[in-house]
Amino acid sequence: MEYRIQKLRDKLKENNLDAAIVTGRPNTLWLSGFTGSTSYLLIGLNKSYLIVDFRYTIQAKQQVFKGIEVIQYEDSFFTTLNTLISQDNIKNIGFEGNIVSYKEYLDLKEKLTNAKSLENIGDTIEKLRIIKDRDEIGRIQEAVLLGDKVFDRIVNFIKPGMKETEIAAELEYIMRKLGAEGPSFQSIVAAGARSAMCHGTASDYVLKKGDALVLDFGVIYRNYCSDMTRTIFIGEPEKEPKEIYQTVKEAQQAVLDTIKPGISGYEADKIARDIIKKAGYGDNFGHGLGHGVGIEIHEAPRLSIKSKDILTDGMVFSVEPGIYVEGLGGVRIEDMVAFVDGKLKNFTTSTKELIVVN
Ligand SMILES: [Mn+2]
Repeated sequence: MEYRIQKLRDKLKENNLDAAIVTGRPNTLWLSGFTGSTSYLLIGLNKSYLIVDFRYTIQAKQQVFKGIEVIQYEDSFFTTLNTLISQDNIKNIGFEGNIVSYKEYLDLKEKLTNAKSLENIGDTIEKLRIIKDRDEIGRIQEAVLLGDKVFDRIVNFIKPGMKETEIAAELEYIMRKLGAEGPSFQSIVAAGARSAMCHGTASDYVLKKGDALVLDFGVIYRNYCSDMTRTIFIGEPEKEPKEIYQTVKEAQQAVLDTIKPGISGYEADKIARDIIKKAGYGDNFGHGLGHGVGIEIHEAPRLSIKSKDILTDGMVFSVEPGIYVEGLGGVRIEDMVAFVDGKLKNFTTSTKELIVVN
């Protein structure tokens, strides 16, 4: 994993920096392998250190990648940081401007007395994380596979008369039982008219015949997220929901059949959007087509009408068109895909045939 640190070092050199202080959790995990909740990761041009408090010393020693020295702080994080800064002759230090709070920034400014300057490196590390390596792609694929197994089981559990919350509880229980570390976000279980709310988390609504049910969930497995959505029906759906389902399915398939590395997030979104517009639901697809997934559930790149991102080899992202009609309900279908060796690989294997549970 040392190449990740090397990539950051190249960026530091480009910006005349001697080191970066990393405190953002996903960035820390990506660069060091450490999953704890508190640490200061100091990446210098030659040496790197993970500074932790007593609670995390054993864990950090087990987790960190080769080449990073674990140090338990003495009086405070800043005392130890200042010692290392002097010792390694670090003058200009970068910090994660997109993550560090104003208070934390003031702290850094005031307490890193041995540094000459503090510079904002913005989302430099997040941008490095856009391209996944083989290890990451392997982990993500396993997480997605686990999600598929969860879907399979939950479909067999769902019956009319159940509450959304009951389904969400079972969903998250199954995840854990199958080995997930937990859900990658609060599961979306939204039925009937509630399914028109794109992010309708489970309520005490009781499922009844004719309802659409949007299930949008993911797992965290070996530190990586999965994300999937399927819309199923409770009893045979009416004509319009059925047509909406076919349109969403067709729009998603068109994207999956067409996109190749080099396409922009805007163009990919437009493929699905044009089909949905043509079917008369242009105003009912109010979110972007997809987003990157990795250590975080939502990361770069973005696939949307506003996106300027170019989708390239090594990127992992969701493809999730939807149609939402107030009062009637919504349909969304979401797969997780990647560009690998110049081709699109779809990791999600759950069926997209219309599922009706009775
Ligand atoms: Mn998603």
